[in-house]
Amino acid sequence: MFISAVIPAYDECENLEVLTPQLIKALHELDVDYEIIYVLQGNDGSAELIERMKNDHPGLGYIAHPSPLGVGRAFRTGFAEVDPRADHVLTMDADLNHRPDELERFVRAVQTSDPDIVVGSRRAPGGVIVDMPHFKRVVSDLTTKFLNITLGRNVVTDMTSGYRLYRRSVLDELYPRTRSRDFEFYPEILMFAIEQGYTITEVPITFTMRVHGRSKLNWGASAKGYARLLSRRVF
Ligand SMILES: Nc1nc2c(ncn2[C@@H]2O[C@H](COP(=O)(O)OP(=O)(O)OP(=O)(O)O)[C@@H](O)[C@H]2O)c(=O)[nH]1
Ligand SMILES: [Mg+2]
Repeated sequence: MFISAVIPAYDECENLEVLTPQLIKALHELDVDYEIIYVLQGNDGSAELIERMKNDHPGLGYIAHPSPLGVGRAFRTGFAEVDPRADHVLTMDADLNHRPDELERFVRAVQTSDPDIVVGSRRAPGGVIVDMPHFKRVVSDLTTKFLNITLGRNVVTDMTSGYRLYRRSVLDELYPRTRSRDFEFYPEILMFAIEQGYTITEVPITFTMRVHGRSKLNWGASAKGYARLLSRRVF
């Protein structure tokens, strides 16, 4: 297995310093080939940090952009750079919302049933959410419920989760069709996958709130993004 991790990171230097060794350790323990592509934004020294770390970890790399891309565009930029040898693409937040030591569950799911996409779910049996404010939890819950109703299916319990492992060939087919600028990218690509009949398996994850850095989630922009996504489905 060759996993390419594509991780958008906007001013996440303090988090990258912790996440990078943890993720590399998890990938080593799983005995997979890998690369890590950070899609960097901001000027907080993240690029310099990764430059330094690259000396010890040749699988590490980054793309730096001066102007903000939004998560959707950051992902498309990173996906376009995935190593031709990669057969799976991992996505996760850079802020330690997602635990690298739980990557094992994703890889085991591939080894067991070989789905096209493995989604890390906060709401699947065994999933845990630590310290999320009530408001955010309700909005995230309602978003998944609403999208499932709109789709008329109920296959994914966490449509907005960013912790995922995609079969590379499926991702390459789906992501060029996405148009989302921001966080609505997460449900958009799953909607395409569901429509196309690709197989999706969920594994439970432990979601922990960020300790360092600030949230990039803009409620107004996100609401508009979701509205755009849903209007495209309805009309
Ligand atoms: N390159 C890039 N990365 C981004 C951008 N916006 C968000 N990100 C990253 O995308 C991931 C998800 O964004 P977060 O701000 O953590 O959103 P969230 O998880 O809903 O909010 P938190 O409660 O703060 O964790 C993080 O790794 C961010 O650094 C962007 O415009 N460009
Ligand atoms: Mg986050």
